[in-house]
Parts: sequence; structure tokens; C-alpha cells
Amino acid sequence: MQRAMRETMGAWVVLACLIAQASAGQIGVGDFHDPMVFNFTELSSGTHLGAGYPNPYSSLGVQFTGYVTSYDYQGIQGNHLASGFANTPPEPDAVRLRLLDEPALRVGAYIWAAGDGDSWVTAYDGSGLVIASYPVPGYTCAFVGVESTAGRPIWAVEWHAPSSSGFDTFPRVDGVRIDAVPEPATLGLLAMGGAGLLFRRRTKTKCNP
Ligand SMILES: [Ca+2]
Repeated sequence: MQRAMRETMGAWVVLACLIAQASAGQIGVGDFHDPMVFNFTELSSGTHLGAGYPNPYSSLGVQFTGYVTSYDYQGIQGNHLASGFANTPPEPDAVRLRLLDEPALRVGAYIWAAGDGDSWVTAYDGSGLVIASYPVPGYTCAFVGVESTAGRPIWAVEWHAPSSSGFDTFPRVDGVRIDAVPEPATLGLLAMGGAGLLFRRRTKTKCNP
């Protein structure tokens, strides 16, 4: 009996894990499946992005806050977003992304962190609560992605440098990738796979008590 209960509980755990992975995690550029990619090549250097400015990505359901400038440094290629230091009101030390229509399962980007101390990549849910936050050491460039759960997807991401860094145009962000939350049909198939496993275990328990 105890074995049967253990197997049943195990199957439910598998099912739960298939429907919603346990927790957010840090991922790399190769972990994205079919992302929208933003390289900012179509924008002129000097373009302001943010509240009160035209949003060239509104049709894609994405709004950035930052200031377009150009430079090549490791994963940062050509036009990219510096912090909104030149915006009105100014937002030094931060580049932001906000999803307008649909949330994301994964968001990542190359971040060029400059100045003293770590910069941070922070993902937020629909209630503005932190899903995950990861550091990027100063004076380095790295791709940092966040994978959330379908049950608690990402609605906003902030790349933030320490205000004490003295480099108010940083961090710099480029190559932004956004993976949408899977369609309900995909989640349904995963759930069916878990339910099938549960059924097999119950059948096996009945035939081999
Ligand atoms: Ca670029």
C-alpha cells in the first residue's frame, strides 16, 4: 500500500512539474526556443525610448526605456540601449523593458555593465513582484536570461547599474530576446502526458499489488 501511495504521489509530482516548472532560473542565449530579437539596428542613434516618446515596437507589444547609441563591445553590436539618462525625466543607471499585451516565459539580453560593483538583471511578474534577479560584475559583458514559469510569467525586466558607479549611461543592453508563454494547447499536451503516466502507474499498482 505504501508503495502504491508513493508511486501515485510521484506521478502527481511529475504532472505538476510538467505543467509548471518549479522555479525561475538563469539561462543562456542558446536556451531560447523561438524568440523575438531586438538589435535596435533600425533606430537612429539618439532616439529616446520610454514613456512620453513614440514606441516603434508597440505593434510587437514591447516598450523599452533607454537611449539609443552605438558602439561595439563583445555581445553589444552597433546600436543598442544605453540607460535613459537623457530622457525626460532622466533615468540614469537603468534600461527597462515592459510587455504591453502578452507576458513572456523567457527574457534575456547582452548586458554591458560598467562601473564599480555589480549591475543587476531583474524580472518582474504582473504584480510587480520580483521573479528573479541576477548580478553582472562591473566592467564585463555577458548574456543573462531569465526563465520563469508559465504560471508566473514575466511582464517586465530591468537592467540596473549601481547609482554609485559614476557611469550614468550604463548599463548598455543589446540583443534582447523574448520567448512567449507556450500556447495552452502545448501545456495541455504536457498535462496529458503526465496524466497518462499517472494512469499507467495506477494500472500497474492494480495488477501487481
Ligand atoms: Ca545592436
